[in-house]
Amino acid sequence: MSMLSLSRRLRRTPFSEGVEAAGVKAYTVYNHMLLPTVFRSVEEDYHHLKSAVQLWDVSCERQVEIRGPDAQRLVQLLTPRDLRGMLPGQCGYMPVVDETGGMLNDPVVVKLAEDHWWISIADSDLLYWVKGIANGYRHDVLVDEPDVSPLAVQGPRAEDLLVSVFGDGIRAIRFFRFAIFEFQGRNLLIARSGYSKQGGFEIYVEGSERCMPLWNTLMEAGRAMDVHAGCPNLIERIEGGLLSYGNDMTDDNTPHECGLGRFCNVETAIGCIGRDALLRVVKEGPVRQIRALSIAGEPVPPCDRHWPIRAGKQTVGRVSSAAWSPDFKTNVCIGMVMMTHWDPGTRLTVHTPAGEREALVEERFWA
Ligand code: THG
Repeated sequence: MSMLSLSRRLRRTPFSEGVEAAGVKAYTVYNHMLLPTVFRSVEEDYHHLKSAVQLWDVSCERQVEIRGPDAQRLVQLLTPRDLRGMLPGQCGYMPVVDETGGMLNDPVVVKLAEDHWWISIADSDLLYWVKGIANGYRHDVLVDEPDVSPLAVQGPRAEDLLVSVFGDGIRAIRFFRFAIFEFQGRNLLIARSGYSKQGGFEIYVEGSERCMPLWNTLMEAGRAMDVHAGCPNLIERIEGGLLSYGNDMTDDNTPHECGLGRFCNVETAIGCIGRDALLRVVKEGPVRQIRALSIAGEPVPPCDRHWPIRAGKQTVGRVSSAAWSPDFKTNVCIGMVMMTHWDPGTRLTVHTPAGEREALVEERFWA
């Protein structure tokens, strides 16, 4: 593998200075922006995430901001999840689909006020889809990418770290809710959420100039808690069943194929784009679906292309993410499996670059 050439099109982040000082070893590109993938090693980062607390530069989770009187109407067009009961102060995982029911993104939506929403996007250019719909429907809204950079604080000691900086009010934030805190005389939005199963928070920092001061404050305050720079961890997120858009699913997949049917209310999300297609999917049921799998044997190499899943000579699916799990002592995987072979306990083979391996459909890895 050769190096990536840097340029203005590949955006740095307002935390890059801190990330570099912490010894980042590798990046990926996400929403045209740098996203760290390794600090010490993927395995060391994994053990540390599960035992201490990490600061993650997830600035690449860009916000699509929607402001104006038609904001709620527009957001509800974007998703088959019924948002009518959602109140300001809440966040929600929200599949976004096209007119065929194909996944365009799987963001977290943040409701700041009836007329003010952030859509915290995964890796696809959702801004253009949202602008196109807003203009096509002549909605009275402004749609833009604001100067907002999320910083995730993840791990079992995340709460203690944030309490030490922002006070006991942090403990009162419920899962997928947010509250406003003060930092150096200005407001910060802090939500209990994040792309790990270890618990933690996401701080949505408005204003790039505030990012490094916040980073340095948290690094200083967390010294006794063994705080370290980290990043979304491949092993931990597969164990936790957290999907990665562009890896585990694309616009070829419906939310139901992705196991995201619980975030869809196609009966009541009236008027949402893709509703007719998804009504059909719900009626007939998906014929393939995301599954957790384990692959036997030695650690497998990184999954940078689909690995065929076979039952004898028949191809019955594909693996899209895989990693050796030190805690489960097997290769943990996410794949798409045909309904004929998707029951937990089904024995299959996976064609990996390291050869044919025995695999098992799992119920899940996480508790
Ligand atoms: N946080 C924020 N923005 C994001 C992500 C994030 N944007 C990109 C990407 N991650 C979007 N994808 C996901 C995938 C899973 C979750 C959040 C965003 C997630 N899922 C939990 C789960 O499946 O257990 C909880 C879902 C729920 O119960 O509501 O957290 O991480 N800001």
